[in-house]
Amino acid sequence: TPRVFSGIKPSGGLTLGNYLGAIKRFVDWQEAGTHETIYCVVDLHAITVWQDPAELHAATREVAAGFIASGIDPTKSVLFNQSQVAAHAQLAWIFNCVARVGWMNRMTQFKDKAGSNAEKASLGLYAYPALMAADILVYHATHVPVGEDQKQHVELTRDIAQKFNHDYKVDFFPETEPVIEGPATRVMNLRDGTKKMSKSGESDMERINMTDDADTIAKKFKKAKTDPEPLPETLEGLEGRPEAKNLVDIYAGLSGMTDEQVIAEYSGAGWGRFKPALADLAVEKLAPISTEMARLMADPAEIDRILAHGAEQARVIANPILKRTYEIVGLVGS
Ligand code: AQP
Repeated sequence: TPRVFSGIKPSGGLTLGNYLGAIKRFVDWQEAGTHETIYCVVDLHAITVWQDPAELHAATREVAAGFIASGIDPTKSVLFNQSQVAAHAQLAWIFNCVARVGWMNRMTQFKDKAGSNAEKASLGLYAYPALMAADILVYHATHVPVGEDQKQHVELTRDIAQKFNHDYKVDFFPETEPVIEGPATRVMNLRDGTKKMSKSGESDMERINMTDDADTIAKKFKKAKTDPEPLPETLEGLEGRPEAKNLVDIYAGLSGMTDEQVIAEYSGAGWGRFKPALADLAVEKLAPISTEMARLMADPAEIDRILAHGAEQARVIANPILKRTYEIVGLVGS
């Protein structure tokens, strides 16, 4: 069976960006039933920047609860946290030896996250894309639904697979494809339409958290930055208006409409009309999910059981692929 793999870092609470750019699509792949779907809480990626151990623990369960509450069904998809399946880190080491320093130097996310002081960044943050390649390829996954910001890393995964196959003269790792489709593949910061919405952004007002209550969601959209112009009559009218485009995009992502349809419905509307409509829609979609998340998080032992069971299923797929990789590389073992 062809496989889909994707993951989310437990580096904080889930945002609307994670939901629209990733989780919602994960559910679509699961329901399509065309591929085996494997979804992972990538805790080893989270620790590439400092994480308080107790917060990491809580965030791992929160991300798992967010997956399940959004519709990831552990009987239909394999759901687990990365560190429980050692093959990810083991294959990542091999890929560290395949990937080139020059490739890593081109990764824009490292530059963004390391900021002006790259010397002080962890070695793990630098090598992050090799671990991500291992996450995907240890299942021979071919399709990786991600937000726009992860495109470069999935392309690097393909480079690593190709170089491995070429160096060892095998046709072992498949070509992977980032799947970035539909609206809201890059949800922007509510206070600055040129930056993406992030879990770890400085101010809570920049983002909608999946656990925000109705009043908070309404307040954040009300205070979201916009320009003084009303909504345009055509899609072209959004050009050069990043904040306006972002809110239209979020509406489209939540409603299942296209940007064009949203513009058609709200053509010429002022923000005083559009923002409350957007807040109502967001509450309608997110409230049932956050209620279910709270219910799930009240029983952490059950979440841990689900993750442990998923990890068992994941190992069954990953271990033989890792074993074969070791043989190809020439590592002695039984
Ligand atoms: N703003 C976004 N719009 C659309 N998709 C997004 N994703 C993240 N932010 C947006 C997608 O969510 C998936 C999981 O991302 P991640 O947690 O592995 O890492 P990230 O992209 O670095 O997410 P954050 O929220 O920005 O976390 P921090 O602040 O900790 O770095 C990916 O598919 C990503 O594309």
